[in-house]
Amino acid sequence: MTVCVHGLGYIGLPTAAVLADAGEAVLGYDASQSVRESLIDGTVHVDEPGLTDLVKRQIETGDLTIVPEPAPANVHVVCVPTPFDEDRKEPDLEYVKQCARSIAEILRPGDAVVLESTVPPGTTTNVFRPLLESSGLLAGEDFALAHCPETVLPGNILTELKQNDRVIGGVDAASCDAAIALYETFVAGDLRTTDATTAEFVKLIQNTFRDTNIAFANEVAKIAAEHEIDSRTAIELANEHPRVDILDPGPGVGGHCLPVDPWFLVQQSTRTELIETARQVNDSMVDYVIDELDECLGGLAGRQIAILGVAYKGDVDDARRSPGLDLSRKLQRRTDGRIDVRLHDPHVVDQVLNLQPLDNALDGADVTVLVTDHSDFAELRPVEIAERMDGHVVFDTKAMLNAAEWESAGLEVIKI
Ligand code: SAJ
Repeated sequence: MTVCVHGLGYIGLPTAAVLADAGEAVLGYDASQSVRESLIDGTVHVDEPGLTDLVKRQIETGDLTIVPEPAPANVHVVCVPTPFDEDRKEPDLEYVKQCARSIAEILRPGDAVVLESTVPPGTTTNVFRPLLESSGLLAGEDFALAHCPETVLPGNILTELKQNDRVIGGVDAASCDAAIALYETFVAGDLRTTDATTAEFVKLIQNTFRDTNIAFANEVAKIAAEHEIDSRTAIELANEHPRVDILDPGPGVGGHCLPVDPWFLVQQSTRTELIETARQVNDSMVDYVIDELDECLGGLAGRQIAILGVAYKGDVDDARRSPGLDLSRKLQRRTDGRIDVRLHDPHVVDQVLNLQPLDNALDGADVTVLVTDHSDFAELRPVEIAERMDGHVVFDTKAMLNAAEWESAGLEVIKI
C-alpha cells in the first residue's frame, strides 16, 4: 500500500518513519519547504529518542520519500497542527482545511483518508468531510474516512506509536476496516472502533482528565503547604489505595496538548465549570511560585533569579506553553522589568530566548528555580551551585532533588 503522510512534525514524521519501517511505501509531505529540504539533507528537526536514525535509514532505503506536494496514495494520513487561538480559546482549523482541499484534488475511488490531528468533536464529519467530498467522491461510498487520534507521549513516541491502543472512528464500518488495515501494519496494541465524533471526544477527554487530575494535585499541594506537610508524601500514601491515582503537582501544565485540549472539548458547551476551573488552577501555578519567591526573598525587585528549564517537561526540547517561560514573563511583569531573570535549558535551542550556559545563569543568583524535570538536573552538584549563587534558596518545583544532600551544601530547598 502507498501511504501519503501530510504534516511531518512530531507526530507525522515518526508515523511516516514507522510505517516505512513496517514495509509500506511512504510519501512524506510537509507544507514547509525548509522542513522538506532539511529532511532530504538528513537533518531531522524533531528531537525524539531514536527518530533521527530511523528517519535517515528509511529515506536512504527509499521506503520513505519526501515529496514536494501532496501525492496520490491508497491512504492519506493527516497529522497537521491545529494551533490554539489564545484569545478566542478555540483551535485554528486552517491547516486541516487546507490539507483536506489538497487531498480532494488527488483523491481516487477506493482511497482512504485518516485524520490524526486533534480536533473538536464533530470536525471530521462537519468540516473535514465536506471539503474532501468537494472532489465529487462520497465518504463511506467512494472513499474511506476515519478519525484516529494520536496518543503518544513526547519523549517516548517511537515506542508508544507501536504499543499504544488506538481508537478508530470511521464514518462507516468499511472506513473502520480501511483504517484497521493501516494501523495493524505497525500497532501491537488493541484497535477499537467507534464513530468519528466519539473518537474525537475520547482523545479530548483523555487529556482533559490528566489536566484536571494535575489541577487537583496542585490544589492538594497548596493545602498541604498550609498544614506544613509534604504534598508528595501525602499523595504517594494516598495513591496506595487501589482506587486513587493522583498525579504530581508542579509549576503548571505546559506543552501543546494538556493546556489546550480541554478548551477544544468545552468550546461548544455551556454546561461546564470544572474543566475551565482546572485550567485556571494550572495556569495560576506560576503565580503561586512567584508569591512563594516574593515571600522568601522579601521582595522581587532588583533580584537576580536563575530559572533552570524552559522546556515544557523533562528531557524534551519543546518550549511551547512552558511554565519556565511563563514564570520569566510574569516575574518581569510583576516587577516592571526591575529583575534579572536568567534562563538555562540543556535541551532547548532558541536564538530569541537568550538562553544562558548554566554557570552564567547561576553566577550571583539570589534564588534558583528548577522548573523542568530534565534528567540532567538530577546530576547538578549542590556544592558548586552554592559557590556560584549569592543567595541560598533553591526552589525545586518538581521535587526532583535530594533535599538532604543540597541542604548539607548550605542551601535551603523549598518545593511545591
Ligand atoms: N505534568 C504535571 N504533573 C504530572 C504530569 C505532568 O504537572 O503528574 C505536567 C508536565 O510537567 C507538562 C504537562 O503536564 O508540563 C504535560 O505533560 P504530560 O507528560 O502529561 O503530557 P504531554 O502533553 O507531553 O502528552 C499528552 C499525553 N496525554 C496523556 O497522557 C493522556 C500523550 O499521551 C498525548 O499523546 C499528548 O498529550 C497529545 O499529543 O495529546
